[in-house]
Amino acid sequence: MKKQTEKECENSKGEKAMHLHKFEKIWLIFGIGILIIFLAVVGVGAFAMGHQPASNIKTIDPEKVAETAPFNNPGLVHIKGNKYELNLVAEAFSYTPNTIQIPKDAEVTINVATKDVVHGFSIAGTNVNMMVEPGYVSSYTQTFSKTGEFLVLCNEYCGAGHHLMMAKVEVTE
Ligand SMILES: [Cu+2]
Repeated sequence: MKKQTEKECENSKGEKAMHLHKFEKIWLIFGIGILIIFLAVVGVGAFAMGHQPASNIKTIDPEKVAETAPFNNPGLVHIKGNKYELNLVAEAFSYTPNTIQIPKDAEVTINVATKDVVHGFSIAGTNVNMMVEPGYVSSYTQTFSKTGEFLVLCNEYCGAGHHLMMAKVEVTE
């Protein structure tokens, strides 16, 4: 075994050449390959598909949530077709509105703002799960294709009444 290794290390002129063990080569190719794949995924996402870090973040004066549109009149707003906008205000320890009726198959853009501390807005059984920070409007678009009652929960600890902070989404035909 040792003899064979030494033989591989010599080139035709009998000089010592750099020798890489077979496993080292495999791992180098594997490592560099993974790096190229990773950079390609990031590159295609950024340049071909236009994925970017969040921009045009919506901000709001947390002390004026109640006077700032659309949070001065929270609730579900019909935009057009199956498109809706749901504006909600979170505060310790409630959501306004507290019960939300949504027609089945509606595509709803949910905007949430908080009047006081950090709250959460998650709708159990859906992909909606947002952190609501003072000074910012948190948004997520969700299509409600199943009828039924969904529990809305705050999952950012916000004080003594945190466990009581909930609301209800009713998806109806
Ligand atoms: Cu909360």
